[in-house]
Amino acid sequence: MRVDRIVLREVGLALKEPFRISSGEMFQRRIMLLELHDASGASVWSECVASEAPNYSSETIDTAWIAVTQYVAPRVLGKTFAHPGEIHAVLDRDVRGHNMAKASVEMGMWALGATLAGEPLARFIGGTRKEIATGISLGIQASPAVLIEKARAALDAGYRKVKIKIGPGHDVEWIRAVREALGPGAHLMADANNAYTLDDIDRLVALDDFGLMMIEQPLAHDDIVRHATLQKRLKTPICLDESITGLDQAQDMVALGSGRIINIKAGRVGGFTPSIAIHDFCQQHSVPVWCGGMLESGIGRAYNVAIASLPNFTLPGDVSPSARYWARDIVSPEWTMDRGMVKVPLDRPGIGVEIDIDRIAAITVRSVELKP
Ligand code: OSB
Ligand code: MG
Repeated sequence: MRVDRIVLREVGLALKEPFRISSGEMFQRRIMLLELHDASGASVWSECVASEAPNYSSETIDTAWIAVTQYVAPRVLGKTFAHPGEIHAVLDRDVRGHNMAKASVEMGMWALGATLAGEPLARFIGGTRKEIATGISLGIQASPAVLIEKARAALDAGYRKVKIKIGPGHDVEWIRAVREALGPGAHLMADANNAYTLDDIDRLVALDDFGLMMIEQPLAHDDIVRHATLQKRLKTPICLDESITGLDQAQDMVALGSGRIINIKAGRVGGFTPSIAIHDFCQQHSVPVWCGGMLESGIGRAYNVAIASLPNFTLPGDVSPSARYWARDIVSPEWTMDRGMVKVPLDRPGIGVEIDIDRIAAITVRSVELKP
């Protein structure tokens, strides 16, 4: 494979409803899309998952735009690679951080590899599932009553897991209210997005009463040591999200006992090669993983569905169907869910969905063409 042209585009997509987490609120997504053109004539689309603000990780769509343009794309453009598994090391050498920027190109190279091999992306990377169990991620709501209503609607719609965003002022009482309303069998979890410190340990221990599947990333984004202190006090498994930026952090989590579950987001760890390495490591250590989401368009969603088809993705992922986020997605068919399952597209090579180029053209706010 030899990519001789990459087109970057920024598109604006309005979210159907605002998405509020403990560290900020999103009303729309500014999304960076990439189109990688191979010398053979084949081309693929990929998505950078960086948000508009640096409240989840230090990256933003604007830093990623610069990183891809100046550092990432030049390492790939015009170069011949035998396999996409080679790309991550090439992008990682002497370039610190910028994982989402690196991943946007690295994952595109995996899709290109699959396309050239004539295989669906999921199978090309070793995925074995035909469908992905799906959970919903509910942002912080106006009141416990609204939260209960949304959680109940999600379970009625078939979702296999309901993740509830929490933070100080929106935690114990809110989770208790949902648990009481929905009963002991409802598959519930909480995600704090770094809202707490060890000073809040009693409040976090209080969540043990509600039978949560896990508590995601209660403490600081880069703190693996204090999560170990917390996990020793909690019965509920801790799931790390923000803290796992690569295989090393997954190993640290297991070595220190900082958590028992990992949410894998390929963008956060720098692409599919590190995602697969984390997946394999976790499988060897009996640590279940699931696929996180970043409110992706249908393009990024295709990559999430593909990675979630690997065998150790045993818990429902944040891979909601298109209609959860958008009035209209930019792919066809749109992603749909049936009885809480999203089908892995196995009927065609590559990412498995068509790109709606006219719609993308209509919502593009800037673009640039990169060449060797
Ligand atoms: O912490 O998992 C998170 C969205 C933006 C930033 C961080 C997170 C999320 C989600 C969204 O929870 C999940 C989804 O894409 O449905
Ligand atoms: Mg999270």
